Amino acid sequence: MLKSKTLLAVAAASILFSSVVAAQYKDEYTVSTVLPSAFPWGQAADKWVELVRERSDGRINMKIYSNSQLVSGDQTKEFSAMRSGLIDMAVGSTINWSPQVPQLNLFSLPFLMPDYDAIDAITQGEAGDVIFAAIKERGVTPLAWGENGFRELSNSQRVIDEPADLDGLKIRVVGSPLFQDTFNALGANPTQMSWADAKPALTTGAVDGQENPLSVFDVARIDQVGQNYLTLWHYMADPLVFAVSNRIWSQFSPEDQALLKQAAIDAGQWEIEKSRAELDETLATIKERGVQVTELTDAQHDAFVEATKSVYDTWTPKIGEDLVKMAQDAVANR
Ligand code: X2X
Repeated sequence: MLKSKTLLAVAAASILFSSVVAAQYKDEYTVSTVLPSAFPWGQAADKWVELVRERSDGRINMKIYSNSQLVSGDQTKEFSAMRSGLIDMAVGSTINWSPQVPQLNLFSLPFLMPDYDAIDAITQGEAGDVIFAAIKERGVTPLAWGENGFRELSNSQRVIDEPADLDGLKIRVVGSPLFQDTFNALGANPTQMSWADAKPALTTGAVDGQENPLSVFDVARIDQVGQNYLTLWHYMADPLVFAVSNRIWSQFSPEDQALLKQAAIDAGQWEIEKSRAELDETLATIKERGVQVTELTDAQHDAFVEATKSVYDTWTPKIGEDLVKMAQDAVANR
């Protein structure tokens, strides 16, 4: 008698438990991005959502909120919002999360990564693991890498092919103070503002220039707001990170965690390949629109490298000596 009562209780408890577990899944998860579907960044998020929906037979649904709308346009608050529970998931740029995760400033060190192999050597190697561990420790579970791209410099005033050309130019920069240091080192006058504020500031001439990947320059039609000069200096690239807040992550079953992660890896790989493959065509389009595109000679390139060396002195201790060394070695041995 006692035994069967216990069994009943166990059965009741397990039914209760499984319904509690099932109830923990939300009908829909919020996914934050800065750029919407017209850009590779938004497409990366679209792909992730689509793959997860397909592979879970519609059990896991995610809805994308682009233009940083969940944080009122302030992309530097996206990471904190994931931590506080305001945002469930995101596909975010390393730049925008670097105020909360100092290691992410690694990618913004000027001229650390000369080419795509260098980016991959970092993200796919030991340094990438260290960075993912740092993100996880701060409350967010990173799943996979994507790519915003190499950021090129545009302005409305003149051809820029040496640091002196930047003298006094007002340049809109993104969320990490590292960018202030880089552009100050070049003699420019950097102004930090969100993406939401950038285009209006370019339109009114409140700033003379900006830096963003070619895909962003193209799709956002930055040429139409007077940005007639574009310098291909490849000074840095910002990877994207697919991520889920730790709190939400822990509510998924191990099988669904694996599903979410693999879908993010596949979406990221798809987006990285696609955006790299589209680049030549994007550049041709930009040239056709009459933008004057400047490519640097090796000597001109070296002058920019030299002029921004001080940024390493200030930022290597903040990022971590070991991590910077690890990344530099990965790049050297790529
Ligand atoms: O604000 C930018 O420049 C953008 C869209 O590239 C990022 O969010 C890093």
